[in-house]
Amino acid sequence: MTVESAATPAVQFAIADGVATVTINKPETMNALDLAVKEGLLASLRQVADDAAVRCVVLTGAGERAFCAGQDLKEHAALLEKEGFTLSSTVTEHYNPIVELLATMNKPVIAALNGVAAGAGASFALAADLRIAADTASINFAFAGIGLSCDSGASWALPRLVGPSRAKELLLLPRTIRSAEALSLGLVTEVVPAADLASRVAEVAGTLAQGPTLAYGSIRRAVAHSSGHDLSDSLAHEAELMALTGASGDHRAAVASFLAKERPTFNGR
Ligand code: T3D
Repeated sequence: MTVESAATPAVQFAIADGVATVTINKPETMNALDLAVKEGLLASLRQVADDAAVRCVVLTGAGERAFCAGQDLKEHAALLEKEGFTLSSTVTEHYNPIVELLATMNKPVIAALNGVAAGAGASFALAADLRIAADTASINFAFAGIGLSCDSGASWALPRLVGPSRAKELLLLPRTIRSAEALSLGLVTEVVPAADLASRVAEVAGTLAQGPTLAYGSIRRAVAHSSGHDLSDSLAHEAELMALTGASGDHRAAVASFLAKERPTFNGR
């Protein structure tokens, strides 16, 4: 079944066979994040996170040029002229909840990098579990280029992916990292020819949407938890999540399937 988006035209989503594809739909501005995009993205992600029928989320951008160029700097320039304007409001109102949803919803998230991901757009991609990139895509941690620190979890995710030393290099000296280098740095998980991006993402998303969603959500939580805790705390947290998933119907059915030498069918619960 396919459900078309009720979201704003700036952000669209479609749900089919357990996969929600959320598309930033402003190719004419490199899918930059203006207010309509940020609000549409937040609303769409809240909706797909809460929808039990959605078992995998794909975030992508419309067109071939950009996944997302970060904050819309034309809108931003106009706001900077306004008296009393502070950056912190959109960071806390939009960027932070968007990233928290991407990183913590109880289902896997794929970033399908169809083009350049810059600034907060790059951070959004890092919040996903898998980053599948077109060979024409690239990443640019552009923040310092416009005199900003970094946001949307770049300081959290980037050192964890590439180590603190390389993370600081990429943030202090922003440049466009093409997909082949991004793969070798561990910034993306897979690179495919641009013409194959949609089909490869559909294949991986389809596999995840048929999988043990409760276990996937728990794996996300376990990995995030362990990066901020010591071994004993991480073992205790793992034990809680093993108890949760061990009591699931998916676990029982999959063990029975294994012993019967059959392929398991997962309901996600
Ligand atoms: O309060 C707050 O909002 C704080 C939050 C900040 C979060 C952030 O995301 S800060 C970072 C903002 N993003 C950037 O600084 C990225 C700026 N863009 C670039 O560095 C480059 O454009 C790219 C690396 C993304 C792509 O380079 P390239 O060579 O492929 O394209 P280009 O020629 O630079 O840009 C093409 C067009 O897109 C150009 O417009 P034009 O000349 O054709 O009319 C350019 O101005 C426009 N564009 C690119 N990025 C943005 C943008 N327009 C508005 N906002 C953008 N972010």
